[in-house]
Amino acid sequence: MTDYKQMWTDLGLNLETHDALLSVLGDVYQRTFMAQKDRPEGMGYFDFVMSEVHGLRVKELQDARAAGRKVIGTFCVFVPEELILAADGVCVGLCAGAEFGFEQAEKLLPPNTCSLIKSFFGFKMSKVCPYLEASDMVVGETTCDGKKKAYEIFRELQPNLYVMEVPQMKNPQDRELLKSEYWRFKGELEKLTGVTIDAQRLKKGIDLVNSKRQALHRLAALRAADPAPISGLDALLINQVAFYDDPVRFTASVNKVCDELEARIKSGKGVTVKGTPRILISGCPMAVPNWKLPGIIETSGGVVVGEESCVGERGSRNLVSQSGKTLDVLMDAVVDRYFKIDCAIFTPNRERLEHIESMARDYKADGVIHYALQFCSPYMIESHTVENSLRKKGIPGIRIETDYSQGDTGQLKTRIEAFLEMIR
Ligand code: BJ8
Repeated sequence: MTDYKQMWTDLGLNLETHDALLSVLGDVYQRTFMAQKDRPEGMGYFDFVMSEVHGLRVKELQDARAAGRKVIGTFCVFVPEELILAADGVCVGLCAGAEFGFEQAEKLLPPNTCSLIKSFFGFKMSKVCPYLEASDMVVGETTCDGKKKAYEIFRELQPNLYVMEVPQMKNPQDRELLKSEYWRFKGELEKLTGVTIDAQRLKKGIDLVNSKRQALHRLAALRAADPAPISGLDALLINQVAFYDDPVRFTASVNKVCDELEARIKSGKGVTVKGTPRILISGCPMAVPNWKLPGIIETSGGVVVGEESCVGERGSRNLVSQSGKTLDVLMDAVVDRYFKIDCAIFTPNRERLEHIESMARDYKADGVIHYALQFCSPYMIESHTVENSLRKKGIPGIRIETDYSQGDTGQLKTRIEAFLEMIR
């Protein structure tokens, strides 16, 4: 095993706390992923990535920085990776999926803040996230009120924070706002990297990200098979790794898993038996290492066949049109693609209801579990509308509100088992 202690020290991590985090992460990973049966062989790559999540990948980022490239950390799928790549930057999603350092976070934030926000404060304050420390720019956004206001405080801890404004409605003036914000971001990236983004560079960035999304679309479509050829946990893991792996290597690795899944489907092989209750999860993003809900579902007799989530289909849906020849047209194509994201921060948000229904149909889900993090007003409030819309379509659904703790696991398991029994 390579020793990364010097690299972590140079990044300013607290080695003792960091060791504690890695040890918990390793245990949870073993129990959650390695205990599964009949995993596709191609998942070996993703196991390796996870085993090196704070090692090799961070070293690659540090090597890229030493070679003059800049690392840009992001918290939201509204930040266009295409522009970052066009500026020769490296884009990494900052995960915020663990209950770590919450005591410290609550010194700055109200306790009734969603776990995701507390998590990135906790990671920063306990100095355990090499990705935050390796980022030359961290991009926040004005999405929900929680994040928007939290960034005002976070800036004191992370001086290289840049905040992008995201509209809340889908009218023409809102598109104009997003467009002007993407041009402002382009300028900021150029200043940071010293690279001028032209049409050719942007087209290359679009190609790379489109290929990555196409591989994820292919994976999503294969999950429509019954029996499901891959577990929801493994599919979620692939979607999580999408946020920080090298895009070319990641795309090839996902396509390799997909080749294997196609062969499995042809031979009728699955990770569960045919007829296992099929669940669509819909709601808040599940960042690494938040595997709680799919873990409960899949150890209770169900299989997750899709994620209507930013770490899932909401984050990867739609490609950017590559047909433009000029920078202006290509920038417009980027805006068009991202303006379609149906996050619950938008009002009204009819498209999300339509997407949940079509995903339930396409992936042959028997039921939908709506997942909201406690204190996340956008998704908690929208869950009422989602529930009504599912009822009208005759699709069984339940609403779950939880956090990153394990305290409610037993209670959730009981509810989920009852739901699976009902739809069986
Ligand atoms: S586009 S879902 S990644 S904002 S869970 S912090 S909403 S209170 S994460 Fe998101 Fe972008 Fe939307 Fe997607 Fe706020 Fe809710 Fe917390 Fe959340």
